[in-house]
Amino acid sequence: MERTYVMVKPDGVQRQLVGEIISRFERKGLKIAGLKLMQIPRSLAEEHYGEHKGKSFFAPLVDYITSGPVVAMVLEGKDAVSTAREMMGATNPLQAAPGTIRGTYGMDIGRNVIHGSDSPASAEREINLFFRPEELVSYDRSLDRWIYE
Ligand code: DAT
Ligand code: MG
Repeated sequence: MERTYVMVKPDGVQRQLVGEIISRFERKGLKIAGLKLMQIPRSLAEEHYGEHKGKSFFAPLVDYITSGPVVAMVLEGKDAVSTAREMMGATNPLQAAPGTIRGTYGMDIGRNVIHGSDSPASAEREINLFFRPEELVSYDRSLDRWIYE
């Protein structure tokens, strides 16, 4: 099973959407392998968003992601990376399909509520940035046979 890194951004935490968002992933069938509330240090934010360094929105993006606590999680399941991305919707909430997380809860690209890894390679990198190995838990769910055939 694949793992992905997902994070409720500071606006999602402030707007009390944490439970709602986690609930969507749980109901989908994705399994929580790691979960924590944290305040991201500036250096970690800059590393996490390293691919965007030099772009005009980099500084505001780092300011935003460090502006309050986030909820960091690792989700596990079949095609977890693309499944979580589909559930989040497009980067710009006004272009995100209705019913997706960003499409349902967002208005501005700079307040788009949630992050999700964009590839298995990014997922591995981001999971290692945000979680120590001992913070990730492998366990069985008795209902897995009702989720996967
Ligand atoms: P995503 O978060 O969908 O993977 P991304 O990796 O291209 O999107 O960008 C990371 C974040 O940076 C994104 O969630 C919001 C912000 N961002 C991206 N493009 C932007 C833009 N053109 N103007 C302002 N913020 C932007
Ligand atoms: Mg991205």
